[in-house]
Amino acid sequence: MNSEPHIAVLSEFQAAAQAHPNIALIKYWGKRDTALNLPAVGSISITLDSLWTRTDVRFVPGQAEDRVRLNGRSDEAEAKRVIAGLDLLRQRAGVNWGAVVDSRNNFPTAAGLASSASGFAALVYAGAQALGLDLSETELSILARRCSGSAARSVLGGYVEWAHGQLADGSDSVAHPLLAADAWPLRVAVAITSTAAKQVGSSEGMRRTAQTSPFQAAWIATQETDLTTARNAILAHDFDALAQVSEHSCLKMHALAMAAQPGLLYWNGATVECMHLVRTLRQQGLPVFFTVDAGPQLKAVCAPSAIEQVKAALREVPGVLDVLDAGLGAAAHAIAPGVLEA
Ligand code: 2P0
Repeated sequence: MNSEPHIAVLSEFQAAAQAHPNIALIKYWGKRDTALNLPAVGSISITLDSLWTRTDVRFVPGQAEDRVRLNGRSDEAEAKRVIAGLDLLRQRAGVNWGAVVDSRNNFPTAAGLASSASGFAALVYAGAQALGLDLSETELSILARRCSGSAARSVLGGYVEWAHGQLADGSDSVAHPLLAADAWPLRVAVAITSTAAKQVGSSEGMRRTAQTSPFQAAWIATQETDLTTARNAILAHDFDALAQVSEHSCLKMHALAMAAQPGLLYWNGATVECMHLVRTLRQQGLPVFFTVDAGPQLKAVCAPSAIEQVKAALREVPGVLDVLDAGLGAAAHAIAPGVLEA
């Protein structure tokens, strides 16, 4: 076990943050600029509350290298992405100090539960604070986006829209709030159908899709209509309208990705069974709809009154390993540095 993060005295250049995963209702899939991580389409998400990433960042003047621990382990590929994020922060602050990063999730990593979204939102928030950078939400959202697209949305809480933007430098491709979490407090049941890391990561999946899927142009051409429909539904608290457009966006994204070569198939059998179940429950009058990201977990979004029934029904589906439960959550925020050392 590496004892490095167990320091007795908190450093001057240390801070910690908590951020939550978000779930896109209108999906991001595809990039118009891979270097700046600019999206081919805008997207709309909800930030969750009970799932979190907590990240402690300590910059050490005079230290050359970065030391990164994710969920108590060192992983070279993941560390590379974290170091790229630290480089953006160092560039911004005009320092070349190495950092010690300790980050934990309370949910399965890299299985389509948006761990990169909460992970990079927490990293950027904590890292900026540790370096004394006084950044606005917009600036944090840009830095988070450059680490992982969907992280731009996890900087904010509640209902969030991440704009496609028009500018080549990406300064207008930022996340902004649509509606506060408590203004329409929907709930989310997450059916875990596998805890294995996905075989094809999102960045590679998006690249392959853009290059080979015959539906790419239609995907981009129809996104604006879905964004408008979802935005209006959220502002009007219109559950049925949000259900229709969200399931449509989810299925359309997966159809697009399935049509890539080789085809991307993120679902397993239990994912599909859960989709049928959610539709049956809705036909029976329960306010619930599904969405699925680049992994096999099914997220059932529902009215608070329906959550216990939805969870109980999902638990009965063969292949469902566990059902997590979340409300809508807060923006990335500071927590006491050093809490992860306990
Ligand atoms: C989303 N997903 O809107 C979509 C739907 C997965 C399916 O954003 O390459 O990890 O780091 O920008 O943000 C997952 O992709 O990809 C994602 P990168 P990211 O939530």
